[in-house]
Amino acid sequence: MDIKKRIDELREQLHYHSIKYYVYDAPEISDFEYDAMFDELKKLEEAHPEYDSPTSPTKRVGGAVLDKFEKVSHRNRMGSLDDVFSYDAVSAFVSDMKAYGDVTFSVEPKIDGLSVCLHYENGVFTQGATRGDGLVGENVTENLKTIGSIPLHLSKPLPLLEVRGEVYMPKKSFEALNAAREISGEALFANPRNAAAGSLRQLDSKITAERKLDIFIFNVQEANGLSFETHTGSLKEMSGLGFRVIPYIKEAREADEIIEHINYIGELRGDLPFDIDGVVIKVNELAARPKIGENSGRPKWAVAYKFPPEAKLTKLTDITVQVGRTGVLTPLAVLEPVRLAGTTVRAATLHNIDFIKSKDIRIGDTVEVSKAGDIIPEVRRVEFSKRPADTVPYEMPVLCPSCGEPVVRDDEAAVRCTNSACPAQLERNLIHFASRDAMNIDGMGPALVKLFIENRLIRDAADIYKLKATDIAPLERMGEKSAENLITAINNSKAAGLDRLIYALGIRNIGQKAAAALADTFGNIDALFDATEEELCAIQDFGAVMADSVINFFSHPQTRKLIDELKADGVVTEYERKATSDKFAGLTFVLTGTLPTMTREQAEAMIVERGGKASSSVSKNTSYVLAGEKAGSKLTKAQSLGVTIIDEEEFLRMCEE
Ligand code: 0OX
Repeated sequence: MDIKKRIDELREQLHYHSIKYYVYDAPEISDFEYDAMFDELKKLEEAHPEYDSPTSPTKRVGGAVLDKFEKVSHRNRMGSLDDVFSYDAVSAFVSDMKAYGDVTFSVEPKIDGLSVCLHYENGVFTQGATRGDGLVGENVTENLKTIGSIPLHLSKPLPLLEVRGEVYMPKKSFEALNAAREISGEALFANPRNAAAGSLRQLDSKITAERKLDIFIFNVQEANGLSFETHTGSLKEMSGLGFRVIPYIKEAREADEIIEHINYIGELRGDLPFDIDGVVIKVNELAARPKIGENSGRPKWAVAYKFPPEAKLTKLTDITVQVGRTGVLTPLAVLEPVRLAGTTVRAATLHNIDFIKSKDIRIGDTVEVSKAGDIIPEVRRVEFSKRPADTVPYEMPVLCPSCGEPVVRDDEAAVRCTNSACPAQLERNLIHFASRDAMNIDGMGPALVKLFIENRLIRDAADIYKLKATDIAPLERMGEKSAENLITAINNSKAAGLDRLIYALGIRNIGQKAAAALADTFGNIDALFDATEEELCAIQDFGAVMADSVINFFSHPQTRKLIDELKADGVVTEYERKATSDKFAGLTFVLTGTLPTMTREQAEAMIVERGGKASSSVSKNTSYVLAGEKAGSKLTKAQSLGVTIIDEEEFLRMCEE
């Protein structure tokens, strides 16, 4: 079959099915069938770059990494909304608008995400940008392309279309993302909005692609080749073109109908799979809008009714303490169940002992709970008038509730269990160690880790590599075949690589990207034991907190012991670099002395990446000696053999040439 024809056919099919799946939530084929078509297209495109297309569905997986986002001036100003906080203010808005004639209204949820505009030329998605200050935003086109519900081309080739929408992270994706970040010791996002913003502003669009963002379109900014009379009508057209438009939109004429719909949306709120923070009321007749006008970028024909943060009184029946993977003890309030913003709340974070003391929260108190950012339940205050006579101030436990070892108080408010063998920490650490993004031990999920710990087969990560099929096979739900498969997976993971190993160690504040940067900079695990704050802070995107975490982690004698055991077990602790060019092919470099700005590992990495070899001794086969300050005998030997001696400046020039 004609290749071009097949490529076009696959693109068309994938486009059709992704709209069915992402926009209308009504898939017609299985994920498996979709993936098979996607794979076929990817392979054909790789073999035939001459048929490349910017709107191919394969462009959704992310691509090149940017240095920074380009600024873009918006063709149509992206106005912002005035907020109102009461039904009276909604009624006042309705009467103000009626002064402009017989207008009606649209009422729709206000999605809590970040606003973007999408620009289409001749039906093709050409640019997407963040709102910025409403006049100038940032070009995030590549990242937006990873959102499955943004059509890369429209069902009609309109000459020009610009729409506006809200990018958000579904609540479920947010929870999964934070759970994974917690396991890897990365900072958590406070709410789905921050997570969405952080994900859309990634310079590497592959990361955005992993973050499962979505969008609702809520305004047509400009449409050349279409005309509509009302806002609701314009959104219907947009839906027909393949956009996912704002749901639960209603037309209304009077204030009481509007308020009724606000109440309806308010009731739905907790059960919606995305966050909303209010309801937007807009004049529905598009012709009336220019007459009503705007106030420096704030249209006067729309307002946002903001929901009050819901708060309720309930009884705090107990305070329990959780031990996190990093050993921090977090107090949790156990509450008499109460309905808040659509969910039943049974527990609320008390953060740390300082929080408890500052509010004088005691077991037995009646407390007011609300949802901070409307996600995490929080105790706002104590209703002192309802305090029983027998309450006592709360004190944190002095022994870890998980392992019984004494806890220490950091200089921050955190109380921490420092016993690295504490089961609460051990289990989470080992689940993380084996996980897909870390050592990727296929089949070794949370249940097996728990089982092995319970059966005292593993007490640290190195024990994983000492497991034998005969130890595992007799365990519940195992058996010989699965035991052998697991041992194979464990053996395979030894070659996972230094970057994965560093990530797997679960160093606080060190996520995948930072682990890869450490592997790249230091080249082997032993060099990390000697890493200085200065060297660490010199790594791009590293700050003092991350540097301290690394230094602290590698200063523990247990870390030395663990690494030595992992090495003895055959786990790869050297970074295996792959040459990305052949500029230094056939050349051998010897490094001596201290270089002015680079570490030895960095220089070696640059040599290997260019296909050269870094050797430790000078011989007549040495091509160059790269000498820094206090270069010793190697330099003298190089001089006597007539080997070319270069300094860092010259070396960098050779690298860049
Ligand atoms: C939202 C949302 C935001 C846009 C143009 C003037 C009124 N976050 O869901 N803004 C608007 O409308 C603005 N509608 C929305 N639904």
